Amino acid sequence: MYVGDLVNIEKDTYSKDKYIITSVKPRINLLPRPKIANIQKLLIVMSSVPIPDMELVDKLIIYCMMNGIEPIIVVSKSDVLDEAFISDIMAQYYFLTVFAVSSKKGIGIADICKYISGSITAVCGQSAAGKSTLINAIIPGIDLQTQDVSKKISRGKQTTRSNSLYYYKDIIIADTPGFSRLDLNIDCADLSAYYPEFDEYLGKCKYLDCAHIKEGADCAIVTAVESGKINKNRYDRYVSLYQKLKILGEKKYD
Ligand SMILES: Nc1nc2c(ncn2[C@@H]2O[C@H](COP(=O)(O)OP(=O)(O)OP(=O)(O)O)[C@@H](O)[C@H]2O)c(=O)[nH]1
Ligand SMILES: [Mg+2]
Ligand SMILES: [Zn+2]
Repeated sequence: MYVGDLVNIEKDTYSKDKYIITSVKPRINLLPRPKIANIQKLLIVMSSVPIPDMELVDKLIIYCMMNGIEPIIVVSKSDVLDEAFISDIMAQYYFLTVFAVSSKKGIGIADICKYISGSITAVCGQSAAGKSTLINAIIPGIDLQTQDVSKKISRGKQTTRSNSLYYYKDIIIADTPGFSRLDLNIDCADLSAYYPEFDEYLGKCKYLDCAHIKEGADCAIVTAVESGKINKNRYDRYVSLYQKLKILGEKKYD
């Protein structure tokens, strides 16, 4: 059983005020990390500190797409960011909803609340990205534990240790522990389908089995990158991820 599971309960015959879980209802989805069931929206929280792991963000988006979850990018700590950082993230993820917020200053929080109201949401991302601080800004008086980045690095641990769901008005939101490792379990040949910005070019390459990883006019995706229509950083990470998945796939048959 996981946080987010819907269950059937029965009254405990031995103890008056207690209920017993008799079964877990079928899940709509189950994210591998954070291990959480039945969410509809995932807030992928990132900032300039800690240095963002953009491959992790890309993988989380892929997992959301595989599970029918809407990924939302939250650029946190906007009070200490320069405009260029925020606009770069917005350009890379133009196909998603991107919020730039400061939980400390209360900037952008009302917009997030409105957006996630009525759905089941979880936050996720690297440790110290500002997930718990964000929930503290969303839910008045909740006071989840948060911790300075420098202390975290010296301790090397996350502050939040478990997945927990919180309720406030029409908002249901889960806090989760930070992580930096996420294994992606897909065939490299399927990867390009998870890049929405590739969609309009797929099927237009010279060769039907094009992996979109080699330079040249034969590939519609590479051409779109060269002309600035596809973000180069996103594309470079696609190539890197493709190559890692290819090696993993080859190992499977060793
Ligand atoms: N300046 C500024 N600092 C922030 C903001 N939001 C969070 N922080 C700081 O970032 C640090 C980490 O915040 P947390 O909320 O504990 O991070 P977390 O993502 O929950 O971390 P884990 O629980 O370890 O996964 C703390 O020192 C926060 O005060 C913000 O909007 N502005
Ligand atoms: Mg936390
Ligand atoms: Zn191609």
